[in-house]
Amino acid sequence: MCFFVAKDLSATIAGMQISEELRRRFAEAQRVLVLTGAGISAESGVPTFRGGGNTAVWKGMRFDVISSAEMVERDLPAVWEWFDYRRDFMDSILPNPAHYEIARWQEQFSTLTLATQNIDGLHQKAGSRNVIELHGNIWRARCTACRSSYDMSQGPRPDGCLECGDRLRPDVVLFGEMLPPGAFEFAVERAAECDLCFVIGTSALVYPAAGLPEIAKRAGAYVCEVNPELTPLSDLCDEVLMGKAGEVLPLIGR
Ligand code: BV8
Ligand code: ZN
Repeated sequence: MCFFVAKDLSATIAGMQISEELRRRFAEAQRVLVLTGAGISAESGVPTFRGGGNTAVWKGMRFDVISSAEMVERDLPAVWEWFDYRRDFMDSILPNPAHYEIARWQEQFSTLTLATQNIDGLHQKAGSRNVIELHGNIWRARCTACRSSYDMSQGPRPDGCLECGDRLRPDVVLFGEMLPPGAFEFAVERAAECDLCFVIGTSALVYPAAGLPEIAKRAGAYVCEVNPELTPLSDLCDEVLMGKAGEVLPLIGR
């Protein structure tokens, strides 16, 4: 594994060395898997959950407490308050160069699979298609009973389900809940057959998403991490580019 540490970004980003190995594999790759986390949206102004050592807290509750299946049972209005606050915040947020670079990459490879843990929809806003939303999307609500889905990007959600009248909840995956049917399985398939895997802006602490690069590595893929900090995955990676995604990604394909 080789490190390219960007000590003072402005100076060395220009000099950040993308290894010849990564350049060659990027030029020759057929099947690429990209896994992203909150860090890729940081330069767009979206707060991360853990970067910098502390954990996001809402009204005194750790985020993985308020964002849990148990909280939906106990206090759904509180869960809505948390996600309504974040959705309102997201309204004015735009993608950054990292999102646009990945959207550009999808034209370059025969297969580019983009799996994100982010619920912010910024990859799609940047033009990425067929994004695997492992943890759902903050712009959708769904019925707690019949799973009817409601798009909130065009306007407020109805008070209750228009099909069965039951309560609506955020269409995101909460802690203790299974990922969307088929989404993770499809990502596992692509991880097991990719020849190049990028892990961008994730602390790699939440499973099963953090298991995808491990599957890619076991399948022989070249795994490259982009993150200003080391993570539990860094040791497994063939290359670690220690910098901000919005500054590093545009360097890779050039
Ligand atoms: C489940 C939606 C089956 C809601 C989210 C195995 C071991 C241990 C625990 C478990 C396990 N398997 C399951 C669990 C339990 C749990 C889990 O993983 N717990 C963790 C905390 C240990 N997993 C689950 O519950 C999952 N479901 O397993 O179902 C099941 C069912 C029943 C019973 C048992 C099992 C569901 C998990 C999904 C939860 N929902 N999000 C919401 O958004 O509120 S998770 C949420 O948190 C995000 O989606 C993301 O996944 C995670 C945050 O991580 P990151 O995105 O990586 O963000 P973070 O802030 O941590 O890090 C940012 C990184 O970016 C940092 O490294 C930073 O350095 C870097 N960075 C900063 N700036 C930049 C940058 N990088 C690049 N450029 C920059 N500019
Ligand atoms: Zn319903």
